[in-house]
Amino acid sequence: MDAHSLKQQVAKAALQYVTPNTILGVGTGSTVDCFIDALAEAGIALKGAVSSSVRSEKKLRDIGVPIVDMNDVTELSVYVDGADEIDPAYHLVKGGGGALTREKIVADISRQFVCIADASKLVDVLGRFPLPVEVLPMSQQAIARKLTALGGQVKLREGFTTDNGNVILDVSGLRITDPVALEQTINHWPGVVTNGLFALRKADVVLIGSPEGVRTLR
Ligand code: ABF
Repeated sequence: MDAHSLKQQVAKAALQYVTPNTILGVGTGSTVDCFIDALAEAGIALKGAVSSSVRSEKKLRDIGVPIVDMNDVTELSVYVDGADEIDPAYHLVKGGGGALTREKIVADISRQFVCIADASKLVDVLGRFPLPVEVLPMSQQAIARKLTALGGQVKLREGFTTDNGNVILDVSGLRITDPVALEQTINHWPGVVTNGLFALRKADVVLIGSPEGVRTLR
């Protein structure tokens, strides 16, 4: 099975976690794009969706799903999203698609976070994928110095502005053996909006697509 077929397979498997006529939290990325397509193909009627990006919002509108402002809900029952890396405790690195801030916000109000990915995202230790950190433009160099001091190699994501008008630093070379501690450390630096570690709020269910079928990790 090619990569796209694996994404379609795991996206379809996530439909079982969707209750019709509810408001669903929807993430961002190519696997989530397949999930949105699967929602349409299955004809599942949603009351609405809280989207984690302009990209997903457009796709959801295109299939006729009403977009709900997060300020109009208190919590969501389910949030479906992809990831760039998944460790054995379901701590994640996310943000390769640049939507990490809104993804973390929507995941935070969701009772169940269902992560959809293929087996290539599974790692023993997080950090092989460069950790995205969304920062206010004025703090770019200050945060880059702090990340370098942690042992990372920092690159500005060229030509990219987040949906929130900020920039992203991608940090390579980190071996993240304590994702919770590192997420908290980076969170506390003035100028950091969000870092791509989803450890304080990790996935509750991980669906992994593979040629042998979808594995459910929980
Ligand atoms: C999104 O899912 C991002 O946080 C992450 O980068 C992406 C994974 O992208 P893809 O599904 O395209 O591999 O939530």
